[in-house]
Amino acid sequence: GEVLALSGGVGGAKLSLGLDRVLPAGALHVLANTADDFEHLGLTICPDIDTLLYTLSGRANREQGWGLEGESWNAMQALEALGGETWFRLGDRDLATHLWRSTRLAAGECLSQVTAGLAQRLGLRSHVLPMSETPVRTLVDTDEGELPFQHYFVRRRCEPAVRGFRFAGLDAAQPPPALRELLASPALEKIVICPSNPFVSVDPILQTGELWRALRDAPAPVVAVSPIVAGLALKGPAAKMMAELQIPATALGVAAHYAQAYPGLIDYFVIDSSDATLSTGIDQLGLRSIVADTIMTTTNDKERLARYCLALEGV
Ligand code: FO1
Ligand code: CA
Ligand code: CA
Repeated sequence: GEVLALSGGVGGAKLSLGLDRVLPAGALHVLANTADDFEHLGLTICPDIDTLLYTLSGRANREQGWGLEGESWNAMQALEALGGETWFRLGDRDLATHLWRSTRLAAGECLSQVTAGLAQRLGLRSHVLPMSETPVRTLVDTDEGELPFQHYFVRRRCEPAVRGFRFAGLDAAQPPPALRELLASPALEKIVICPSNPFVSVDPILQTGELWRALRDAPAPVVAVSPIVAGLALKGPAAKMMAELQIPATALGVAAHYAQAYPGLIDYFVIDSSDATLSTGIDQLGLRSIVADTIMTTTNDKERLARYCLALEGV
């Protein structure tokens, strides 16, 4: 059977790697958030697609959480000497990805073709799909005004307080043809919402083309894994954002957000053993809570959580 995973960057890529390793080659389709993408220095940058490509091909820079391992920074240093913009750091080798992608897009290829081309050249055994062929861009409403996502995230280091989000381009969004085919396939066995940021990674994916309705109505069960463990985001600003949005920064807060925004979508909500006391509250939202060890440090942790998610049967 086939498996569809919805993923943002780091946290989602970890579970995607586990799924990639325990499934037969070609069975995993990872639908990547593209609302963090932006045009910068004349290039199209797709951070979550690239984190997935680099993670699934074993090239990711683990300490940094983005980009390639063994990176050098000569181009950025030369750009800095010229007085160019260097707040968003593009490594020398990473630049090759952006040059390759931007050239192909300029020549008229669509983002899913370009992404498949990169995946093939990096030797991936899974499919990586952009959530949309056309630009969808997160705009962050903050106490300093509305900021494009990377300006909020990297340039302003998530310091402005968040009041809400807007996804520009949703109405014109074009899901990739391969996604439509997968959703129509009787072989689709499981849908996994990875432990990515609910507000800036998962929400844009679920809202593109109202995907959540198609996922809710698909025969395959939908399993979501909490990105918040013991009140902390394992990576990134999710917990800080939730506090600023007046949502409890807990796995229950995440479950309540999904249950309210996407009624009937999620069949199983996987929380960490350290959050076991939240089970009752999650069950009361109409989700089935599942307690597991969700902290993914080693490859073994990733594979174990992947197997656990895949073992949850239809309801
Ligand atoms: N994140 C940073 O915090 N600083 C950077 O300079 C930076 C550069 C960068 C370059 C390419 C890329 O694909 C990602 C990059 N990121 C950087 C990470 C990225 O923008 C964010 O982690 C995600 O968009 C949020 O998940
Ligand atoms: Ca991201
Ligand atoms: Ca369903």
